[in-house]
Amino acid sequence: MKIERIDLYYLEIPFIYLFKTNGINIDSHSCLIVKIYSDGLIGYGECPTFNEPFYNYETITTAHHILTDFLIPLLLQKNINSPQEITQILSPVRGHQMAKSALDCAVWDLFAKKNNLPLWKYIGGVREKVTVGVSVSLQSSVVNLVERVSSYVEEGYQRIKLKISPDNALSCLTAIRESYPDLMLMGDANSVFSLRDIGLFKQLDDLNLLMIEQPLAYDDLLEHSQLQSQIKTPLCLDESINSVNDSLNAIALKSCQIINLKQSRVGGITNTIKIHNICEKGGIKLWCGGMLESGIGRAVNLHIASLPLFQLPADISATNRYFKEDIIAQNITLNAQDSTINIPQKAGIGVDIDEDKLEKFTLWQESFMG
Ligand code: OSB
Ligand code: MG
Repeated sequence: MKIERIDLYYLEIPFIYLFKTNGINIDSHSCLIVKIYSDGLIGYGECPTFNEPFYNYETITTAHHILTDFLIPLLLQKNINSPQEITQILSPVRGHQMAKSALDCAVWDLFAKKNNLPLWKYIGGVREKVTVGVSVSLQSSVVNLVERVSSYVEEGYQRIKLKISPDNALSCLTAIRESYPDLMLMGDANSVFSLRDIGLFKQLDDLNLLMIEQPLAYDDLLEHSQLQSQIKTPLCLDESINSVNDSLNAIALKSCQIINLKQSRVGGITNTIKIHNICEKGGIKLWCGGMLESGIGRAVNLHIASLPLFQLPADISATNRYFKEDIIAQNITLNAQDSTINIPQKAGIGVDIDEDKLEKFTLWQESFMG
């Protein structure tokens, strides 16, 4: 199919409440949405990067620059025979995986629509609903945290992820473990620990955590491997895995037992499938992470999480955990009895865009015809 036209939107969608993690404070979801037109169909993709380079180096401004000056010109008016060609076509640009992922996902959406299959079936997924959990924003006190976690558990979420730092990890995780002895509980450090915290990690080993996510530096694999060899709790990598090669290196170095796979962070769906298959061979567990995406990005994440190895609960929550109003017509809802979310069953990403909401949250829009 020929890539006839690409529309790019910059959106800001207000969150229900401020999302705080170590170093990141955001009160609205900023993102770029792409629409790709081909053969009478439209494919959608989302670049969920933040306004500031505090999670990875990309920002809305860098993604806009890379998309408009390099990536979109590489793709426009090209004839594409399979969605796997996109990573190759975009490969002259190094890095900038989130910018690339928006185009990659939109082309996968187009091909799934053309084949009249929901994306999960088109990529070889094996389940129609995904087990999910909540990533809880940092709270101002342990009392507030226990209250917030209780409300999520009451809603039906069976896995809770706390944002942790050397200051709060023991008190927060212990408080939740005491209230919920059997809850699937984990901590995400966003790189604020160091190997000097080894004594603390050994104390955390007693809390029966599902995993600790990204404790050490965002660009480190070696020290994660040294840490993993000294503690029982499985380590999970997030920020350190940005490519197929990163995952090969992490497996070779034994830097983690688990990978939090965000399709946007690794450049889209083709690389996600490659990493999935590498992890299957390497004995690494997988789950689907999130970037607080709009309904478009979260729909893609749901489809991805249908792949066989995505067996641990995903960071994909219901619409009402993030937004009062979203840009898709369908609300994403939690099945409270088993902490799952149904994967959309219509062709492609399987959700309809609410054009009024898209317009409402759009700050600017551009079209490219080649
Ligand atoms: O580290 O996984 C993270 C959100 C923004 C940036 C980084 C992270 C997160 C989350 C939220 O933990 C996951 C979600 O609900 O989308
Ligand atoms: Mg993380």
